[in-house]
Amino acid sequence: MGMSCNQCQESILSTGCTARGVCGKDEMTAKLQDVLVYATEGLAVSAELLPGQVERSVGQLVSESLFVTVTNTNFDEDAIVEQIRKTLAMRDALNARLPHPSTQDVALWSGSSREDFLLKAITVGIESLSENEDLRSLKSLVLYGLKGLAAYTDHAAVLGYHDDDIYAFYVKALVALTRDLDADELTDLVMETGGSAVKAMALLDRANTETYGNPEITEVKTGVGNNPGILISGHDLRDLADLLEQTEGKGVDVYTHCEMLPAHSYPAFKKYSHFVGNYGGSWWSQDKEFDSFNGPILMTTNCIVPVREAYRKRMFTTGLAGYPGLKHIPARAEGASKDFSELVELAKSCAPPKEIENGKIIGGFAHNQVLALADKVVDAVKSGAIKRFIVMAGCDGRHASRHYYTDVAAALPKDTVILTAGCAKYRYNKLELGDIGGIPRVLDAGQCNDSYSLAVIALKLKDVFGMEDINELPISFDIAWYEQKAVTVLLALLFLGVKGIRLGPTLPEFLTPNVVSVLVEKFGIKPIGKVEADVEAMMAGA
Ligand code: SF4
Ligand code: SF3
Repeated sequence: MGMSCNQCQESILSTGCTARGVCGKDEMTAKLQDVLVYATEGLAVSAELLPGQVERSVGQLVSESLFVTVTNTNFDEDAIVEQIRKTLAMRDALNARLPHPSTQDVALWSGSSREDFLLKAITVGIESLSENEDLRSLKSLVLYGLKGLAAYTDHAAVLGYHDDDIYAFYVKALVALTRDLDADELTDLVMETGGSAVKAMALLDRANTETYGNPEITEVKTGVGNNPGILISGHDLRDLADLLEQTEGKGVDVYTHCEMLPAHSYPAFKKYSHFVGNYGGSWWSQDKEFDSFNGPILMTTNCIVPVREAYRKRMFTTGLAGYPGLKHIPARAEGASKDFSELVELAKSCAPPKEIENGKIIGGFAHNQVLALADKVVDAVKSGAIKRFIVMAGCDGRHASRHYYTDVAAALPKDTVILTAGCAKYRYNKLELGDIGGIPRVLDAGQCNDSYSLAVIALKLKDVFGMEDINELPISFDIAWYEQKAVTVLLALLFLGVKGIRLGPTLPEFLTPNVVSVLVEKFGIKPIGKVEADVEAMMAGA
């Protein structure tokens, strides 16, 4: 069989991960994820042949299946096999309704029987996308963009929000990945993925803000109280809503970890007095922080790192997250809440969290809040008090090279404002960077999907200043990537016409030199360099 995975920034250089992932994913899990992607392509082939609009149930299942394969989301073989079964069952149900069920495509990509499917499926993987390495690279860019997109449409679906055009695009793009397309056709597909990424982030923004209110400026404590606590991580706000409701009045506090931090800024969650603060930093520090937290931990999505014995018995997954040996909290029944009573009971028997810091983080600068301050921001730009905005959104990761982002934040002149979203913020959100006339120098819009807010803010500033092009603004992009949601955010920015993005800490391993050349030529993408040189170049608009 053999494993071959190159989808994240920590992929082993030049070969990808071939024996065991740096993330901890083993060969069998990697292979099953490839089979799931293959099965999802087969489902798309059948869905495309069915006359009429792509059915919502198909779009939702495609979202779930692709999300399961996002880095650090699900390491549980049984859960992935179950997802493959569901996908094949839906494919078979669609095939049974096809006007011409013997269509060659269906036979080729779905297999005429489960045995045929399995025989074919164990040979698939990224290598099978194309024999030509440049075409394979472009197809990988589309596939990884779709995976990130899937995470966002799944979060929106959990809150009852759907966009049937995005679901139709999944089918179109997955079918395209099974075909022989030329470089121009694939480049168009890359851009279309970026267009769908903008739509998906807008959809999720609407889902979150219509359900939980518009984020407001909020100070979040990083210290701890005297009650036992439950720590919630990942990106799923509905899980947090259920947990807060079920812990109210129980003598158990709730803390956020990593990408759940921005939840403190939503009015619907701010009302809970037992929602006390944020514990620790970004995902990769969990192996230490989950230990000292002392209480139950709930992973609602990525990023999970290999689980240590010290906290294994206190750690739970839910939704599409999974890890072998951890208790999984089942899906909610229609109209009901998830049942987190086991975590609440366990928390009562645990010691309170051990304090590891005692400060505060300011957040809540999503588009609505920033636009409410627009006059102040515009005046500061006009008066020269703010010289430049630096967008430093994206992902964090374990490598020491990411200290670059801390150093850039510290080295930027005092008349610059950093716009951030995603877990990349943990590289500088606890630095004392001050403010400009009351506007904090780090404006945190929220989770990685809230990069949408940063785009809305930039487009609004462009209009206010009467500019034709977003690139005329005094704004630079210094983006950090790790997993596939950051690929999606990057494609969204390219679709919106943003040029000259710095991308780090390394360019994606799955991009060939020829594809990189196209990105450089068309969009001015560049790798990060030395801190001082990059700061100087950004301040000069380069
Ligand atoms: Fe390697 Fe990243 Fe794939 Fe994990 S997700 S196996 S670290 S490339
Ligand atoms: Fe972070 Fe995993 Fe990407 Fe949502 S939590 S941004 S890496």
